[in-house]
Amino acid sequence: MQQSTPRALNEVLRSRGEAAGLIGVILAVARAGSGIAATLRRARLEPGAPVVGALERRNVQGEQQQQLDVIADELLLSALEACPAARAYASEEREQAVALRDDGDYLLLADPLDGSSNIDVAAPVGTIFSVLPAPAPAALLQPGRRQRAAGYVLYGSSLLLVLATGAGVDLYVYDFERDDYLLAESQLAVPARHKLYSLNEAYHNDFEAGIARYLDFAHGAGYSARYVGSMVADVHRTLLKGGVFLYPATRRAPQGKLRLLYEANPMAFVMEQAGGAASTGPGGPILDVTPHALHQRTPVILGSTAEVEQVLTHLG
Ligand code: P6P
Repeated sequence: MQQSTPRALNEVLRSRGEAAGLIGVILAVARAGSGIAATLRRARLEPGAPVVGALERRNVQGEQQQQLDVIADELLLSALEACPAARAYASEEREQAVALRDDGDYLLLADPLDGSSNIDVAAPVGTIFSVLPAPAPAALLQPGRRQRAAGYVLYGSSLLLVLATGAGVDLYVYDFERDDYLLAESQLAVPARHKLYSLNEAYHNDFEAGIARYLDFAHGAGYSARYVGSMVADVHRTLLKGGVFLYPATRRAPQGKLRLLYEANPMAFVMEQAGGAASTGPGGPILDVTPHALHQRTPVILGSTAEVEQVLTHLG
């Protein structure tokens, strides 16, 4: 894993006046990200130790764990163990949070390798992260509006870090030669509208009537559809091109599939910081939900404000 500090990323964050502790946590995530990318690049190449494929065990979600899920989780944890400001670490892959130090100012929550079931087919995957203030030892159950930073690392055709710290959204590209993240774009703004929706239509018969009504509208209004099945890839496209990404409630999953604290909240924070919207649907903005459990799920409707509104008008 990258041992050196990503100097260019550090300099941008310092120039923005970010708190030293917060910078430390973000740099730890960035270091883990380049370590995860290196592991992904080596997948299938390690003689006798293939790192693709599923383990014989399931995570706290009951989902089959991929070997790389566990490796990514361990890389994140070890990066944070070296970070003085990290008080605790919570992950999709762990039932309980890991306490790191009593005097840390921040909590890091993550989906270490989102979309990992796509690795076998070389589709984009990502690390989603959320940074909360640590007013108390395990104050993980805070509304997403309290986040101090959030974003994702996208392992795709290039290695990207998308980061929001409360003053807009920045896009960094990882330079493999320099072992650093270079600022490529600042103040990303999600387009106000774009006739594109992104959801898994295989569940059409399972969606509530309002979603079916929205899809009938979209089909008749000339919308196009894109769905990678990897949240980081689908949200990143929505952030850059506009449109709406949905993972609604279904009869089988009445709270939806995506987890509030380390998938929906960070993505909602980024989307709102980029001028977009992020709603649970009937429950209102994602960032206003007060969590009751670490791994609770929520319906997700996020993207261009006008496109999110279009969905909500059909749910009413
Ligand atoms: P489905 C990947 O497993 C994931 O957690 C997200 O990355 C993605 O948006 C969603 O699940 C895809 O779920 O039910 O469409 O396969």
